[in-house]
Amino acid sequence: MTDKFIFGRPLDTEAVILGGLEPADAALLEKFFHMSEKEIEGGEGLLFTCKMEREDIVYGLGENVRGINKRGWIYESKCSDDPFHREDTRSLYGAHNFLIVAGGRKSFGVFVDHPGKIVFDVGYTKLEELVISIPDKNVCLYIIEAGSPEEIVKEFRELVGSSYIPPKWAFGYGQSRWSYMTEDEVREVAARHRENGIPLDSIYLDIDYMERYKDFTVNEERFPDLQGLVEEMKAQGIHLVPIIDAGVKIEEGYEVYEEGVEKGYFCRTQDGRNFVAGVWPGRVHFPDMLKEDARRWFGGKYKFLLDKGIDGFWNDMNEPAIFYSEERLQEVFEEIEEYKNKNLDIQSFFAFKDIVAGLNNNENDYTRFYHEYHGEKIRHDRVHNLYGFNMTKAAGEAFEELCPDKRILMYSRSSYIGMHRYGGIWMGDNLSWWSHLLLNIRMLPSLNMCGFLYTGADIGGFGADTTEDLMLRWLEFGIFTPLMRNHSAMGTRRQEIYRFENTEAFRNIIGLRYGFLPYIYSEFMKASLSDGMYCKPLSFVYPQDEQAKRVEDQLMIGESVMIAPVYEQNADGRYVYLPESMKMVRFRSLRDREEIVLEKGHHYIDVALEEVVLFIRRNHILPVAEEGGQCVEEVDFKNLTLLSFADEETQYIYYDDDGYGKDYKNTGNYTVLKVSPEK
Ligand code: MIG
Repeated sequence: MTDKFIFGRPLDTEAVILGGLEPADAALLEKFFHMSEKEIEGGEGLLFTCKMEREDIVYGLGENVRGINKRGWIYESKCSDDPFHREDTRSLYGAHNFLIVAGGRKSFGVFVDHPGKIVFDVGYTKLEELVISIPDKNVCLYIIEAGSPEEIVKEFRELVGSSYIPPKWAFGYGQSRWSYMTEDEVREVAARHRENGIPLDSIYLDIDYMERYKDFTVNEERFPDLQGLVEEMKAQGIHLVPIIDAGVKIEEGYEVYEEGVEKGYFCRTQDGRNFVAGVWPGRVHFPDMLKEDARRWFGGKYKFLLDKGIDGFWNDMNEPAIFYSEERLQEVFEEIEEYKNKNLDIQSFFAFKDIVAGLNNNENDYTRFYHEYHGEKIRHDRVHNLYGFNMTKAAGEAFEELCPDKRILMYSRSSYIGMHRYGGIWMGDNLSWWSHLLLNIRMLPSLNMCGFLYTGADIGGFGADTTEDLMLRWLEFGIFTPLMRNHSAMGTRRQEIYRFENTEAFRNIIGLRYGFLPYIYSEFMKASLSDGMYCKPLSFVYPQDEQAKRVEDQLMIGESVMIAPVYEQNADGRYVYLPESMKMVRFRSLRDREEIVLEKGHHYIDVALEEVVLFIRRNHILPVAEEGGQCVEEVDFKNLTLLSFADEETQYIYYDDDGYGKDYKNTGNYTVLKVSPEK
């Protein structure tokens, strides 16, 4: 059961699409939260306080640092570009305001549908108190009571609509790097994968394909024939996926800029000038993605690339990230001037240093521009978390119009719940740190709860230099994430896998992904079509098992498989908890594998650097392709080997389709696979 509580006059974020919900009596809320009005950040605000029991677990909050259980930290919903995030970071790229308090006494879900800043203090100030504070009095809150956490998730997802489905090829391996400068460099990436027999389905084009970082342009010198390149790559089974940035470069003669100015499609300052910010191209304007006609216009621009045969995109910098605002930059020059004749001592030195260091993503800049949302003029900070959502919606709606029968790959950096209907997300800029591999593992189920099923992190790490062993371990986990992309930043150690020595191990591990694809795709589609989760915490599947509830580094992937990734350097294995007897399968490659049945309980499992280990649940089936292939097109989704752990007649409902169209509901997409008992 879902109850809706309305305070003041909240903005419609368009996150919730289920109609017909009447507001509940505010008194009902008392069962879950004590509400109070309070001054927050110098303005009127609302505070929702809830006492937690010692054994309660708090799930959710999507893209955030720390554990699957979010207790013990304070998180802020405020989409932020933070490429150096650490354990004490409070906000990342997305704002996902859904959480579940699962506990002894009661379990319930809460979705705070509010597009501005929200603080979730989950036992940070007081160990056993959950406090949600919102510096605004116009808020919409949903409380969901539905039994188990899994049922709460399902009911929540029915509220916000079904998750985006990418084309099948987007489940293949993708190679990306910021700094593929020319057509030849792209050709080389493709060739080196093919030469080495490493499967590959996509190569990403980062900002360097554009002309001076201008959206919807191609650098003619370095990419003289993009359309030709797209065709050439497609003939090898490889899709090119260009990036699109939020800011539109200010440049005379640049069509997108001129049109936007002429039609009034950009965000404006208080006094009506087009707001100027500095990002990649230097000075830019931000399209007002929240304004319907501007959004339609921006979406329509993707046609430029669709017409060249492109069928996938990634939307970047749409928090929106701001290096500096024109106004702030001027202020900084003046402030620095004052330090010229000062003796820089301990106080003034750091103050001086922070002036420039604090230029980018400065909170104050988000109060300097306005949107026109549903006909109302609204200051950006009040709707900050909707920008990335609406940029991706712009694209999603355009694709619906331009190619209604075809799936287009789309994922975004910034997001808000509701955007999951239009695209996936990648987990933003991470680092080549072992702790970020672990973070990737823990974020996956949290994002799934919030509807973001098509997701994954930059495998190997974006910033900092990776190592061969980190690459191997990260891929061994990455083969289970729906989005599987190796991406790295310009200037860091190159991490295309043919750069490392152990090509065979890499080939085998990525080969496993292609072998597992029938299962991964089937489970992803079933989850998406039923508002379920592709990846779950163990506790969702074994709710009675007290030990399973506390497991933070193992995951359920689909209905049949549990994984326990190795995420520590120099480890030769790890402890694994089995909530029931399972069959462990150790793979060195698709064909080279061994199986052993293990009892419920704790085990130390050896996992060599070149191995993938997974666990099949009792009376479950893992269908794998007999042939992997070099790209998704080559994978045989029909002739399957059924790996299983069956002591009775066992079934698996297998979903498959053509991977391009949208005839998801066709009953012909489902087949029942059967296995007889092993003894
Ligand atoms: O500020 O386009 O998250 O994936 O490679 C950097 C360059 C801008 C940030 C993205 C990253 C991408 C990079 N972009």
